[in-house]
Amino acid sequence: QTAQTNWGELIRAAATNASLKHAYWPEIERVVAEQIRSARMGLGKGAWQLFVEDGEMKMYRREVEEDGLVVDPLKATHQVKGITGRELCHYFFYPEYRYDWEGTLETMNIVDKIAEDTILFHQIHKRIWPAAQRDATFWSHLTHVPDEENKSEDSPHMWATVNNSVELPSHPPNGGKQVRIYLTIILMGQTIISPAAKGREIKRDDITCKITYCAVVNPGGWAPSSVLRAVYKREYPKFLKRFTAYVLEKTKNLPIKL
Ligand code: 6CM
Repeated sequence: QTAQTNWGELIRAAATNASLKHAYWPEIERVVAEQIRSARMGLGKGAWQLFVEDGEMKMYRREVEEDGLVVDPLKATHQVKGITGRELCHYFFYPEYRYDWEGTLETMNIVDKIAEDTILFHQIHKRIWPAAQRDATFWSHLTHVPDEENKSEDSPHMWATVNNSVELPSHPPNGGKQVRIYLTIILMGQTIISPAAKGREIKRDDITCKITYCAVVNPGGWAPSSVLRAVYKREYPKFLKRFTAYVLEKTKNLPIKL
């Protein structure tokens, strides 16, 4: 059934009017739908290699190079008890929390708040020796597919944030002293409610968030492959552990937002 799901239609239904009216919308809809489809696809027969396993967290990558640059696609899955997909994507999307959990960040600027669910960012990331410092310009879109009745693994319900690079005339690449990186990232969360909670009030113990995180980052300019792969191997698990721990901490005493 999921194969037939018209994600474009579902994403449109969730979007604010301000997002729908924006010139970026067709691209946002296309990229978000494509990211959701591939995030839900599982690992299939592709050459995914498991490179990190830590409890429920599993990270896979495919080794890919373009013009001599490492652009290894990453796919990670995780399960965290006590938070919802909505909460997960809330803390990932809204800029006021970013410095709390984003360890690779030097500065984050909001270039334009297009809508409540779409924001344009310029970020400068920490320099990693011996490569030059990197920056990125991207739109970020928060979406969801509701399904209050049937929060099971097969139902299409989910929350997602997608970040995708975009050229901004106000921030040309190499306008500063950084090398521009290009990224496409999705963080998706599905809330699974334990059947034991049926007919009573749901507690945090009854919910599990099934997380999928996929990233493709093109470093944009020279960076030694071995260093880059070592950086990713260290930074991606660090990010997902730190970020989910952060969401758990922020929400533990708050009412559950399904
Ligand atoms: O998805 C993550 N963060 C989002 C919010 O900041 C956003 C950011 C993506 C940027 C990811 C790239 C950071 C790596 C910078 C260094 C690049 C190469 C240097 C050369 C080294 C030899 O989507 C979490 C991102 C977790 C990053 C591992």
